[in-house]
Amino acid sequence: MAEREIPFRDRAIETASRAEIERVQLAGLKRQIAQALKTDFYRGRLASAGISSPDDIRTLADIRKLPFTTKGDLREAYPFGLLAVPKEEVVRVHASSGTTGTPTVIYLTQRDLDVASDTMARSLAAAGGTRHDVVQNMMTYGLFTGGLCFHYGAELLGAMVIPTSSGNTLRQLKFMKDFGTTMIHATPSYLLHLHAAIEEEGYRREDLKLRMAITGAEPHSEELRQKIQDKLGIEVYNCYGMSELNGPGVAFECVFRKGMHVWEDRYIFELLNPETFEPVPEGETGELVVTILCRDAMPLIRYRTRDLTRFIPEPCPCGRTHRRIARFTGRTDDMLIINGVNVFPSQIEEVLLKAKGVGANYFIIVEKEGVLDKLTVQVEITPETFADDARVINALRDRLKSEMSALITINPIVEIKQPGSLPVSEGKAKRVDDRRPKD
Ligand code: DLL
Repeated sequence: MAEREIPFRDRAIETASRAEIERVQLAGLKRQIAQALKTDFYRGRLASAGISSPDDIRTLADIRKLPFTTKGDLREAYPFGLLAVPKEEVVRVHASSGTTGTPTVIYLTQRDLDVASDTMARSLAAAGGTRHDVVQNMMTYGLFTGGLCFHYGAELLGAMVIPTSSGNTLRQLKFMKDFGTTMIHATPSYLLHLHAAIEEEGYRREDLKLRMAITGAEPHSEELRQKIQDKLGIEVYNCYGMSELNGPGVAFECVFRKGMHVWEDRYIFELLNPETFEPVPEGETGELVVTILCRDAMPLIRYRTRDLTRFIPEPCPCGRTHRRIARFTGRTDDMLIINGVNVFPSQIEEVLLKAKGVGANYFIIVEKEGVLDKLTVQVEITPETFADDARVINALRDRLKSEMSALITINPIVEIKQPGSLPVSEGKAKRVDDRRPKD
């Protein structure tokens, strides 16, 4: 590694002194407050916190006075409560799962998109990506940010981007071979699936020019990264992001691959104790709370990501001064990530509560089938429905399945259960059994 040249997209800002980063952060925070005060959503909240002008923010420590924002708040503000610019200036909308049927949306102006793409391009450059790369993006295109937001960043880097989107593994392999793909972007579980297909289809390593993969969108361990690296014979880089924060590239590994740098000129990152909301001591685990510093259309202040991580206190040998975070160790809510798709048990419950003939009890099982995740929803039906014709029961199962897939965008297996057959929990109902191995 010592011999390797360390790549930068913008060396000045990536290696800026702490004082310079903090100067940029303070200016960015004031700017975001000015934007937030233009929205119906934040105006009242900021007033209650004693903030009626950007000048009420004097130092970075004043961020502690600001209110938090949650996924639930975004649902309340749906669709346009957080809009800080005239609607005509919005050029793109993305969305992710909400805790119920209302999705969490973000909107971006052209400038917002340019900044988000530049952050993504900076991340790719930090990992050694260049304009000579052929990048195959195997993340879903559409509302999910892993498709388009990554795509625009890779294009800005100057790479040749192939938007194959997710699935269709045989075509992925054909394109990888025929176009000499050097970098792929996929979830860790899909990378394993791809490896199995490479073997099955009899591709030889020398048929492929693949040298690296960017992976993220779901938790994975260091052991899993090693396994993928060994199997595919490539370097695998961890990438963190979320729709609400403009998608992938919020935190990214440099060529040393020892934790992800967070881009502190574009966001303020706090790690807080999720019960007291006090900052955790350096090096200890807390909930990541993020304030966006450069988004005009939709400001976001102290957004509770629910993701748990810690700062890595030691400086990185790459010379970047932007801090690093460790792999995520969990979440402070019950969100499941199934093949990279976020699913809340409350979304499943919402479908069941609306359906006729369904009883009071249900159970969600998530397990591995090969390298992919499988979701099963066991549903108790009412005694009347149970006594009905098999055709009625089958129709109910099909309807539940299609309503759930419409809401959560993945296909669950729905198992109909006899009334009283599912375990009744005492106290707080335990409705989810995540049987996936922890790595
Ligand atoms: O997953 C954005 C993304 C796309 C990130 C492609 C990386 C690569 P959401 O669908 O909104 O956005 O899901 C965000 O996924 O709060 C984490 O819980 C989880 N997550 C994302 N990246 C990682 C990662 C995209 N590298 C939620 N490790 C986040 C662990 C991750 N969890």
